[in-house]
Amino acid sequence: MSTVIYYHPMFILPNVPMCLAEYFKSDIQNVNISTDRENFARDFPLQKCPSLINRETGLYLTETVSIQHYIIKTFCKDPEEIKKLLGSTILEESQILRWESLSSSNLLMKEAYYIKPLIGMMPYDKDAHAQAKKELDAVVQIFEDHLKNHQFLVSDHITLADLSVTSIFYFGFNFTFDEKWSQQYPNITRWYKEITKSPYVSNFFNDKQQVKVCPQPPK
Ligand SMILES: N[C@@H](CCC(=O)N[C@@H](CS)C(=O)NCC(=O)O)C(=O)O
Repeated sequence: MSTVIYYHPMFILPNVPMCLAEYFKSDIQNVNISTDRENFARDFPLQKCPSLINRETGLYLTETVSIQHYIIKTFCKDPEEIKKLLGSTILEESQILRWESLSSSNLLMKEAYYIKPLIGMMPYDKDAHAQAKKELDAVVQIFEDHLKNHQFLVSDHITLADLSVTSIFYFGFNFTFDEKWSQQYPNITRWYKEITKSPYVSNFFNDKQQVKVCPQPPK
């Protein structure tokens, strides 16, 4: 039996691991959790996606950062490309981990508290939502300021940091980060448009569009 990545189409974190697995022509199989709920729940008690398992070899990984790293190191056959994606110095490696970690924890969480009430996935409370917006803006500004002076997050080419962080920004661009938002954050928008065209992830992004207008809060 092959190695499996568990995903669900509603969740964003499995997207880059699945893109990389496809790009590097791995034999990893994508399994929607709703089609294999019993095995998934038994082997992954927290039931989070992505999760990666090979039940024959005992390979077992959770956490997006770790799964992405594993896929690149295992299936990319070009040592130079591995260095480019994962960093070629300790400082580059550490910076890549910094952006991956900041986005998959802080950015994603703040996006969720801001976006979910606007799309009916969480109750809306005016004060809590204003606070969520303030906190999201503070994290987003870190990316905007950095990208003002850098074409990519780390180094002078695409790294795993760009791919990873782009997938977290997709949550925003898909639901609430409209044209008006882009005027406030032109550097993130420029960078997002460039990275989403990269062959590493373009299969996922090529039919995705920026939301036209941010939904209004419920009355
Ligand atoms: N720390 C984990 C978080 C994984 C995670 O929370 N995934 C979300 C989907 S994006 C999930 O599975 N949520 C299901 C749930 O919370 O019930 C990682 O970085 O991979």
